[in-house]
Amino acid sequence: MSENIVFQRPSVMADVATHYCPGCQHGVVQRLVAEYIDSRQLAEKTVMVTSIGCSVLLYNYLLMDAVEAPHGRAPAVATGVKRVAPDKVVFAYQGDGDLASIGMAEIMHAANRGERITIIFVNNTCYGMTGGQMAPTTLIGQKTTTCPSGRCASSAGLPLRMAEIMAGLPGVAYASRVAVNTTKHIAQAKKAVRMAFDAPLNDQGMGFVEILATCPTNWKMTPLAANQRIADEMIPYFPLGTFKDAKNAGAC
Ligand SMILES: Cc1ncc(C[n+]2csc(CCOP(=O)(O)OP(=O)(O)O)c2C)c(N)n1
Ligand code: SF4
Repeated sequence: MSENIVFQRPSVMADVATHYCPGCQHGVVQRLVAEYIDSRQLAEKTVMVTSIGCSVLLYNYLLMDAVEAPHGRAPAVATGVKRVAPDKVVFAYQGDGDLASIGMAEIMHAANRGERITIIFVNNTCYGMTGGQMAPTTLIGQKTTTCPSGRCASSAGLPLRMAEIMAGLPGVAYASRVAVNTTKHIAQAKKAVRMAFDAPLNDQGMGFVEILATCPTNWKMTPLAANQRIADEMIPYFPLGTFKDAKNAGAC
């Protein structure tokens, strides 16, 4: 009897259990990155920059060279790595508290400079690791430990739509938003991850992909309900789509 393998662990993914909570989608996103690296056989050429947050232990899960950056500084560290080793494929993996709050300056300037790096941005509408504080992406009305009555626009402003902001910066060659709440969306996310890596590899500019993901623990939801929240609450405010694609629009 012959075997037909339809799914297997990417070779750059360590054969270990992750520390993520049940239903957390950091693992799904990291698998998509691993599949891309495998498909292009880039493991030896890649340096990943891990950020502060639940994904901080990424270097335990993906078997590649890594640099750990202080909170928010991943795009600056990635810039340094890419500039001293331009032949390397360099990506930063950041949460929304890390990227859109503490590291807002770093991402803006790295994008504006058009650094040839890839940013994998996981938006779970809160600071996950430290107990679910309000992030710049927290939705209006969403309760967090720092806005227990729900985020209020008059005092906290509206949630930031990072993919659209990034698309407006000239150094960004590719910017999109995807989700990982359905198999169809995961397939789209896989393609977006590839595009976000291809843009700097093709020397077009920065590649940026925002991925809508769950944090069942801090949302105080079951994994299934958290998955449904992406469809019901997140996608209506954070529309999925490609906001910039230099390959289709001409040189960046
Ligand atoms: C310089 C610095 N400031 C603050 C912290 C505390 N801290 C650690 S993780 C974290 C939240 C990260 O949230 P997010 O980026 O949304 O990632 P998630 O945990 O949701 O994946 C914070 C504030 C820190 N470790 N270092
Ligand atoms: S706290 Fe949230 S983001 Fe962190 S591992 Fe748990 S579910 Fe994932």
